[in-house]
Amino acid sequence: MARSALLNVMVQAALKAGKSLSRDFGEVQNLQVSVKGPGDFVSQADFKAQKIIHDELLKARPTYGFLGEEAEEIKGTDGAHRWIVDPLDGTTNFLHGIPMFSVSIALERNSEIVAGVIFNPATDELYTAERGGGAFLNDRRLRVASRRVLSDCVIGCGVPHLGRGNHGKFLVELRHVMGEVAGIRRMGSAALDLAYVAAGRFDGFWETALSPWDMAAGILLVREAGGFVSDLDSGTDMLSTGSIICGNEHIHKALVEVVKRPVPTK
Ligand code: 2AM
Ligand code: CA
Repeated sequence: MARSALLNVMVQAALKAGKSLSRDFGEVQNLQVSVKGPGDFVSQADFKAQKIIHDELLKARPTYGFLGEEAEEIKGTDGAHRWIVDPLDGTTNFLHGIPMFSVSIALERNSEIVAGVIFNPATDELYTAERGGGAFLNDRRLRVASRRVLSDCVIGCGVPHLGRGNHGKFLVELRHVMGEVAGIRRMGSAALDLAYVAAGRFDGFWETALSPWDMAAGILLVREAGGFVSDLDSGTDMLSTGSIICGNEHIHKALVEVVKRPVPTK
């Protein structure tokens, strides 16, 4: 598998940040038993990872813009390119010592995502994609699952929680989806959920109220693995609407229909 120079830069940044997160994750597991918990420590781990990624990417391409979860957006002098970065997706998992978190790095060119990397340091799984070049898990080429009926499918989702999202609306969506599928999973890292769809582990996924950095790299991974991705209105404004739904061609269509099914009247 030949990677472009740009993708290599992204991979190196993700691996380096992942190493830092891995070290800190070990400490977080120790801190679980302290009364104060690992909250501040995790914020520091997150900032540290973003700085590592920022420095690596900007060293290689100083003119590109940078949108990351942990700092104000930097507008680059090169108006065409922008990095979109989540240094730690799955923060709640990380905070609780659950090894399901990731680094997500995407490159946008003229508002189109052209490269994406998602790395789970706890499992050493590195997902990469370049537009037109396919999606990979480490060195293995990825393809979305080929199941055609929802009743065979495992579907990932995000669940709103205290202070976030529309709880009532989600419960209606869940009620409809749970009645049609073989299983529902909630992992807590949207970036990894999308990587799992690309890898054919999940047959589909939907979530709302996300930020661009949660999804940017994952969108390209799913597309390059042959999947369909849209927002919940079947447009392609995932990054601005914060909603996303995906799967193979058949499952995407079927899942949109079920998730959007109107609220029952009784
Ligand atoms: P995080 O772990 O970086 O916060 C879980 O449902 C997904 O939602 C994760 O990808 C998580 O990213 C994201 N998420 C959690 N809180 C969020 C918020 N306030 N806005 C946008 N995305 C959020
Ligand atoms: Ca995130």
